[in-house]
Amino acid sequence: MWGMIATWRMAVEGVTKGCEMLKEGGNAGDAIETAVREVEDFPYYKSVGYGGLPNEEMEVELDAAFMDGDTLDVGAVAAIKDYANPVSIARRLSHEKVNSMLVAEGAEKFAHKEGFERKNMLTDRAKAHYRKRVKEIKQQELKPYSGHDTVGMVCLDAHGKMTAATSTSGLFMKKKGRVGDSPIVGSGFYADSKVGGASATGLGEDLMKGCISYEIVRLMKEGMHPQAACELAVTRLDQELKERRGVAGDLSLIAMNTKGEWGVATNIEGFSIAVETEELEPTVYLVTRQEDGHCTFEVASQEWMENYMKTRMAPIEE
Ligand code: SD4
Repeated sequence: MWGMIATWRMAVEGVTKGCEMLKEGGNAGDAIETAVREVEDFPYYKSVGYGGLPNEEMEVELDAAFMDGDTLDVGAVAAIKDYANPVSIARRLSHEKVNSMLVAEGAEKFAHKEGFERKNMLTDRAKAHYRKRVKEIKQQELKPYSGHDTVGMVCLDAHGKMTAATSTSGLFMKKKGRVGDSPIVGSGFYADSKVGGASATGLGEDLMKGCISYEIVRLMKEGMHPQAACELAVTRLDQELKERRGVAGDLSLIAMNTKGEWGVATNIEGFSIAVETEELEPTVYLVTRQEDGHCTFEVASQEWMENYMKTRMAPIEE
């Protein structure tokens, strides 16, 4: 069995491309890197890679990670600027015994030395989003952080290897140097080829409080199906946060186990995922959370898919 699952609709083209490799017996490391790069390279996805939204100072600082579920090797970069594919730098770092997580200038130096492609990641479109948001925040007290999607993926290849990877520009209007859950092992992602993998999107500051990706893998290790594990972990963390702090940020999770079974859970409206397995063609699902914490999902309609692209590519009215 092989398969790949990812956060948000924007991942489906990448998942499709990665799964082409899995079909041919390709390995989960190459497939997930290819899949994430596809999302990073698409300029209209405004929260990952090229075209990603900038921080408060109008700089695009990116976070990304890679984990090999066979060896438990982890590599990550945080707050890296001016490099085209942070996930590839993270994967390269995962081969290092020490210094496998680098931030900002250190990460850039490493990427330069290793010959990774330099690129100005701030597009005119992202600048327009920035200016518009600055205006909206002033006028309507809008939350600066709303409207942000991170790509997180879990992959299983036909040889039984599992990987996880993430890539994001973090929260829009974040402070310079702010790092979220996405490059943090156990919070934004985790993969263990003996059990399965999980990945997160949402408010990093809250996702990290539950080390939630590790928690899901732990629950799967105890015998839970990925769906039950995701629902339990999200419900518990959501409740804990509300009990202790009055509010819980956005928490959305995906997972897959060694059999290619998968699961998803969220505490928000409007979460979507992309999945493909040996038995399932590339599919986008819209996820709905029930009052009791259970999550159901339905295949996104053609109309929803078309509308998604239209709104992503529409001109920005400033
Ligand atoms: C972060 N978790 O940097 C990321 C943001 C995100 O959908 O997932 N947005 O906190």
